Amino acid sequence: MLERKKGYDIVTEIGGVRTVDAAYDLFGKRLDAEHVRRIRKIENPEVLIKIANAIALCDPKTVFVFTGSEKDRAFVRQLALDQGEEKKLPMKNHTIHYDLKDEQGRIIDRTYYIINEGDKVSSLGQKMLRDQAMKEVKEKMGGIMKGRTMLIGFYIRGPAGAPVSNPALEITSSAYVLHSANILYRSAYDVFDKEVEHCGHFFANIHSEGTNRLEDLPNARVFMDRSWWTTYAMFCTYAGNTLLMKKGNHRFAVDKAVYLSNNQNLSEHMFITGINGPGGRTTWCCGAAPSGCGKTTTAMAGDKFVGDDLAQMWIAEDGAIHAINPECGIFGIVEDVNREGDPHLMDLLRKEKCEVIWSNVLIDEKGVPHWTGNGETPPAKGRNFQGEWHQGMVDAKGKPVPMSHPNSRCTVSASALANYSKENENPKGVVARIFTYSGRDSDTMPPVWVARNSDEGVVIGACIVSAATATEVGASGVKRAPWANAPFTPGPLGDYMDAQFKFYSHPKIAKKHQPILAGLNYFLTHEARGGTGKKLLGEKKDVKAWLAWLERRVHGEVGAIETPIGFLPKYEDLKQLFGDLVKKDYPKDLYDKQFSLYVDNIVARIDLQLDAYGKEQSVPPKFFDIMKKQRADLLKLKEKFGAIVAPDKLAR
Ligand code: OXD
Ligand code: MN
Repeated sequence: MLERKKGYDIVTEIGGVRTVDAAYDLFGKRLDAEHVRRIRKIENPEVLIKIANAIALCDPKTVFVFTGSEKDRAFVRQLALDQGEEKKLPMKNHTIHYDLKDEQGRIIDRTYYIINEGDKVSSLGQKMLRDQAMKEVKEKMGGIMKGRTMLIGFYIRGPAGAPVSNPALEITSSAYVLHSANILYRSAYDVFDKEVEHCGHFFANIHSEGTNRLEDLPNARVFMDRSWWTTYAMFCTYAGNTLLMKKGNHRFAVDKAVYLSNNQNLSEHMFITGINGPGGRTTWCCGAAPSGCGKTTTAMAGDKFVGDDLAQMWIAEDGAIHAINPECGIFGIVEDVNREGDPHLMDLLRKEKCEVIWSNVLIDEKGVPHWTGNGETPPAKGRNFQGEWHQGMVDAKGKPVPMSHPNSRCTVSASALANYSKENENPKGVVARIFTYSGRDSDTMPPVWVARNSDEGVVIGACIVSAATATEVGASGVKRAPWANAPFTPGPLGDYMDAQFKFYSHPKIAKKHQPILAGLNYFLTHEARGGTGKKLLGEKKDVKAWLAWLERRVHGEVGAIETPIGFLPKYEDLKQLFGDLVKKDYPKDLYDKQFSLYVDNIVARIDLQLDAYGKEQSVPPKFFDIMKKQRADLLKLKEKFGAIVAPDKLAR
């Protein structure tokens, strides 16, 4: 259940502006004539009232209404430099931004859903009652922009006119945040009213970095009001905490899909990419992976890039699943981005091609950015996320300080990529036929396997496990990462799972558009398969072969080996695809290592999931039935063939 507009809207309650007249009155007092003129082009009363209240709450010195014009874009870029949030680098249109050394990821311990009494939220999220949240917003954000400029941007998350696009406001005192928004989202000042009318709502985001000192970080908060689709962020700068049009609004889009779409929408933490197949066809694939697990790389391995982070899907009248990317840029992790695995992205980073905002990487004495895993010679010294850096540097505890933070990023426009597809601008989206789920799993699942039906596919997504990554401050160990979307799923996971079961088995999906759902895992190590060392069994570029096999599979052009966990590829098909597409040999013993079922590991993984979901509310019984059946069938296999079952044993 999700009740919209329940309780009071916190910013309105604090700001006290409740009518359009009162909003105009405030604009007249707080904005100069030019910006009054700009704001008057917006007519939607709710939008005007929200903006007026944000001004009343934050009390900025000046207000800048961003129209999306080239002149305004230049103003924002210059302001980011003038405010010291970014610095120019020698390469044209490249800048560097640093977040505080202790705010290099999402501050999950200071992130809350604002709820009403009795509302249920995901067991993986934190909640705060409305009254308490109002107190904190008032205390921490009251007058936070004194002496500063408030920037107000109007955007649309997705191509204008798409049935699942959402208009969103970004209100911030950080020019870096608005500069990032201008690269990552479509500016929509001219069509904002129309889009709000068409959707019947808008998302709003209010942020200020405040004084932005290390000592303020304990006061940092990220609040998301599920009822009023408004976010508040304060005393932080990292885009994952501040540019809440991204993951803050993604959470609202998840709520909208799960509770308000009649099981006909999903909002996923997925890339969208097109894979070219025989005869000139393109098959579209959406894939989920937890932050920092190779999602951007997989997206880039496709031939036609639409997006690397978010996908919003709907079942259209033609009986197909259509998908759009709410974004038009990449806020990508740069660690391990290199020529071999990511040539297109490397072109943008190393050539004068487009605007790039670097964050938290090392800048050498010549102003050149460097990052771990780029495949280049590292410099002896430079400046990075924690200050001066030199080779061999250790922190106070004697731990090596890496050259760049593992969550260092680049912000670039997707349209600059050589494999960019203009389909990203199509309000009809792309027809998605392949859905993948992956995590950082060093010892259990094979590189690729396909669910036998959509219900088993939903279970693959539910069971992602992954080593923690640097995207969350303080996270460590191996974690469950359901659908790679759990950090962004506001409601109980059982509700989300139910929505997934109903979506993928929806009677509206036509037979000819049936998708396949699959697992992917690039992280199997030698030591997990009888060898030694943590080195990976595969290479980054192998992704092309796994994706191509899925592409052939959805068109019924390759056979498969049926196992209790789903279908596995046949050796001959992979060998062919490796030769044709990856241009390398694919030895049979590597195939055996990668695709043998390590029954005890898989059973342990199932037990972990049965145990964890057993503690969740409202998990559909179907989930437990599928898992228990897989478990029993795996144990039967073990009895017959032993604990390691080579795929050939199961081939018919
Ligand atoms: C991201 C994340 O930045 O998921 O995309 O953390
Ligand atoms: Mn992400």
